[in-house]
Amino acid sequence: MSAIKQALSRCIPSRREEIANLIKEYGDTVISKVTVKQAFGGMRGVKGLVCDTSFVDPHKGLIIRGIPIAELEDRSAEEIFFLLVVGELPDEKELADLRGELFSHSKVPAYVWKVLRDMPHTAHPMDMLVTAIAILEDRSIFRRRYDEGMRKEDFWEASLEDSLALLGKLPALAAGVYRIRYDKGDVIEPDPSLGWSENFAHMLGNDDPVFADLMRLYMVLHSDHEGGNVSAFTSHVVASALSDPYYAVSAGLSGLAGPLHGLANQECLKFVLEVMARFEGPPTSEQMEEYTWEILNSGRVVPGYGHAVLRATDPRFTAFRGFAHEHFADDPVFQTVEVGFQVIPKVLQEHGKAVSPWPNVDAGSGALLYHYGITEMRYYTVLFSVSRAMGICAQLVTSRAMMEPITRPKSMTTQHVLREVEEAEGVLMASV
Ligand code: NMX
Ligand code: MLT
Repeated sequence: MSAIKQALSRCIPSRREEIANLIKEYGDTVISKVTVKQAFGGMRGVKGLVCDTSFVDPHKGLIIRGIPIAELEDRSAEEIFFLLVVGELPDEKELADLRGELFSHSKVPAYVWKVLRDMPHTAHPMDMLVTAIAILEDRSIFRRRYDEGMRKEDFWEASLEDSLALLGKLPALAAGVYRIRYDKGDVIEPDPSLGWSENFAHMLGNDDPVFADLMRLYMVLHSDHEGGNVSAFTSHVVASALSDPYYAVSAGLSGLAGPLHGLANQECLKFVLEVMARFEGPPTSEQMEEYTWEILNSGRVVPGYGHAVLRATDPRFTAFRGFAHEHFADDPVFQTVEVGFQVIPKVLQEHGKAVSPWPNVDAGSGALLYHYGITEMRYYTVLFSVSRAMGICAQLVTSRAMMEPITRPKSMTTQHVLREVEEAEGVLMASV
């Protein structure tokens, strides 16, 4: 049995008991209410979902299993995955075991490469990644064991096995998408002496140790962002129907591919390069202000700014900014991001629509990738995906371990909402 499986199996009985007691004793205690605005407004702020892997504090940002992300910046991706799943950082032996386990799954079957090569040259890299994950579903251990009559108590084990098999392949798959889509030559084999994220950097075709460190940081920072973000929530809903991790991850990453979510990193670099093209280099503050207003006045959003939960600068943005300052503070693309950071929050505040005017994780990440030669911005969300798959899988495994039921909230028609308002407010509402 793998070390991560052993560690999780030790925690499960007490956690199951704790939750069962909580529901038994306090199952009817109210923890959230829902307003009309929330029902029509993307359920913003409604607390109707439990996620123990991480929590996003509006002012402090991402906290993984009680540890603020700023304190985890030097960790490896494997340590973060172990922490997300088990709730504690691994010891050296557990870490080595997880690393070996992931590497043992790194081989991508030939049919997957064939499908990716046959996709049209116009296919978006996210389309390629999601397709590759979906066609790996045939290998699901969860589905096979379910068909054989697996007990509910054991669902988590098969889910973890699928998760490890999928995560083990993801760096090779994602690097392959890059090399195939952008004609970079043959796919590169993983190196057994390297860790998960270092191998990813290697298979992308860049053996610069600073780039490998950036990839490590990138994987750590994007790994999880509690349960309500589009990708995690989508995967949660899909997996709650007992669809296996391949289905759940490909569904969640399809959500990450939207410009209001993970695709914002692609849109951000596009924005930065457009500003630079217009002003022939990094803009002055006045020029950046002018350009930002143009975007806003044309009815578009400024990518990389604003957030559904955060109400301060995203600590993940701060971490990327620190990395760039340390390694290439004079880079013109990064300088443009810096001018944006000084100017855009003020413009958004003046504009008065965005609840949070501060940068999120996507505002600066593209500038770092661009510096190391990954200039193909349509690829950026694939990098986000490799990392986010860790959080999605960790949330899925813990949900199965806690034997959570199918997710199925109640919806209402607008007529029902009108009737509820009439009852609550004692007024007669006009019919729509
Ligand atoms: N630029 C312009 N308008 C904005 C921005 C922005 N960056 N952020 C929010 N608004 C608008 C928003 O469109 C909405 O307008 P309307 O009333 O016309 O519909 C209004 O401000 C209120 O929205 P909020 O309540 O502040 O934001 P919400 O929680 O609905 O959405 C985001 C959060 C992240 C979707 C939104 O801030 C946004 O579209 N940001 C730009 C895209 C982006 O950076 N997404 C990446 C998020 C991080 N990630 O990786 O997933
Ligand atoms: C994320 O990392 O998922 C984004 O910041 C979006 C979110 O949390 O809603």
